Amino acid sequence: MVQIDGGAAGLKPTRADKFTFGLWTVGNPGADQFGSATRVRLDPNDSVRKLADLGAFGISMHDDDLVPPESTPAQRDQIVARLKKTLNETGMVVSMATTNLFGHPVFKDGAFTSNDRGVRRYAIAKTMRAIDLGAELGAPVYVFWGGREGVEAMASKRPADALDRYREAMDFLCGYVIDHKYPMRFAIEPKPNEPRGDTFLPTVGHALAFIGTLEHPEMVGLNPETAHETMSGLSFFHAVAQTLWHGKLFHIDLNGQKIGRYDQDLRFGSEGVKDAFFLVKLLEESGYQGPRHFDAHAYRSEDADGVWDFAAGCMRTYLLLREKARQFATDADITAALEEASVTELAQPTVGRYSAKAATELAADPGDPAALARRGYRNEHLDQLVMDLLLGSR
Ligand code: GLT
Ligand code: MN
Ligand code: MN
Repeated sequence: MVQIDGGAAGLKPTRADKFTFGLWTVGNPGADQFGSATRVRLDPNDSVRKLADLGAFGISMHDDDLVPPESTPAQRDQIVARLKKTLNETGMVVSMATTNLFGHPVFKDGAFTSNDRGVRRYAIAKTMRAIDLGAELGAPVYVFWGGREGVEAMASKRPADALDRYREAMDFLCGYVIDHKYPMRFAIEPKPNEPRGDTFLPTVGHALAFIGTLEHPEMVGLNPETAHETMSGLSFFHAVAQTLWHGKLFHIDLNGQKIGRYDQDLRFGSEGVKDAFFLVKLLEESGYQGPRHFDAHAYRSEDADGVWDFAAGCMRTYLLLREKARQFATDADITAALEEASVTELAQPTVGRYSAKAATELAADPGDPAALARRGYRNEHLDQLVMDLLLGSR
């Protein structure tokens, strides 16, 4: 048996693994739609210390997670100074910052896409303040999760107007960052629904298309989340793969989720182990340099100790799967099965660039579909090898 502390080489998280957690994740007090909190709220400084002990690299946060909204400027500065001291002492970093544009009743009709222009202006002003805070703490990535940007009543908003206002807000805030010379990029986090009935920019695909319409598309990428794509019945692995293909994986929210449920935000890898495996393999092989950020929380049944079991578990599962990904790459049977499935052949160009000559040649010799259809791809064999690997028999 491998023990959680110590144990097998490579299974103890280190700073180099770049594991990060939202302050709101380990700080989640366990309240849900049907019941109140089951744990006390944590002091962010205690969370930083505990996460540092467990081997994490840093934290992320909303403006309001750190600085309670009712704070005076002097209190704000004191809170920030205290966190900076804790970060210094622990060697932890703030790897991402974001704005809470969903909690306060003012955002009940949306933030950047509220029908009320006053609310929209307030949302942008709050975000500017929060960006200043993120910049002060050295956050290189700023996330936009449009939790309230959506509708229940379909007649209540014209989607094209809402997208215009969303874009206006993003363009304005890009301008703000450029003007202040902050070394910061933006990452949009899509989600299909919850808390709204329908959310604008519901999936990775929608958000990628939206980014192409912005004034500074190079400054804006994505922060895809396991739970959010999986809720829609989509493959998170494919969503992240395409995000990488577009050069837009600026950040990532890792957790666990069952298809068809509410946003569960479960411990990373605790559901969909095979999906989690291919995701880790993808991230590790892609050259992605950003944090492995967990946006999840402990079960409501847990006490304070359970929260740290949860945090350690996220990192441990990631490392176990990373180990499996290494094994996958060196397993001779798997390599042979990949060959039989012609996996590398897909990397070869099909016809190359168009030319009249190439088209004529292709038309003259298009191949024999009956002959081409005869082969098998041995995907059953390949997938079973993956199962054997994951279940520990290889
Ligand atoms: C909220 C949401 C998350 C987002 C956070 C950033 S807040 O917890 O469920 O998916 O990443 O705003
Ligand atoms: Mn998230
Ligand atoms: Mn979520």
